[in-house]
Amino acid sequence: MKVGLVMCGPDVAYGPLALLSGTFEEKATKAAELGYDGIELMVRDPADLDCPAVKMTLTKAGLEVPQVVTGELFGADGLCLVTADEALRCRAEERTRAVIDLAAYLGAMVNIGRLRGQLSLLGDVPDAHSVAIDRLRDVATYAANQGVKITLEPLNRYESDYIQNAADGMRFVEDMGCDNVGLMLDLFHMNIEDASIEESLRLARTRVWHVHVADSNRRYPGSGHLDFDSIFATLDDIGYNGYVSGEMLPLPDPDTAAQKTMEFLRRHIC
Ligand code: LER
Ligand code: MN
Repeated sequence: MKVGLVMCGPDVAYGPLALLSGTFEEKATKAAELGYDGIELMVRDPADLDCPAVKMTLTKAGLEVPQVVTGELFGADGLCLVTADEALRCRAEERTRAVIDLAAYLGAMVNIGRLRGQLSLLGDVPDAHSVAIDRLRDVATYAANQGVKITLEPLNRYESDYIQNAADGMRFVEDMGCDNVGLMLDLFHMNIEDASIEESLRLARTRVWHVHVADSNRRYPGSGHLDFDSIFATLDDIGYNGYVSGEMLPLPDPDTAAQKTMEFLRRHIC
């Protein structure tokens, strides 16, 4: 397993769940010095980025980019893919394609969480589930042509009205029928929605491509009541060798949270 954290790109002023402080270059240096293998790059609009400079900064720091995260496309700009608003959907698809292009350039996956929108936003359609499948398949097909993998993130009921747990995610991925689509499982959401985190990890073992780490209170691991011994034993058991990546409230401050996360994960990962 490798260790990562969510870090804002230069185009994101503030990420509510991102870690580290300073300029983009300072954050990259801190991540490398703390021993992180890679960073998840949180972006808002690749058109505002000097992509070669971003790549150079991360390469110089020796950091991989396992994934580009899209939460701020929704968080900052309200973009979403599953909605009855056609103009909004077009803007969301266009921006998502730009993020996929960036991910192809960086050799990263693209995560889709809140960007996917809500079934309820489709209004009174006969089969909202099928509409959602088609919308996400369009994006996944574009990504496949760029050699990019998509990770769908189950989100708890307060953030999404579909794909709320690992079992939902596995069904949805199967219904999409795209080889380049897998799951990112986030322990914070799983603690709310999945009856057993360990059983869900086993259920999703063929499609878990990324894991978000935070404790039950969404602070750094070790500050809540999740049973990390059991969670990491299960990840070992299912042969998971992807990233475990810190995404959490930046408390008590974004640098301490990153440092405590690394200290904790070092004790749990060989
Ligand atoms: C994003 O990875 C996530 O977990 C969401 O809950 C953000 O709101
Ligand atoms: Mn997450």
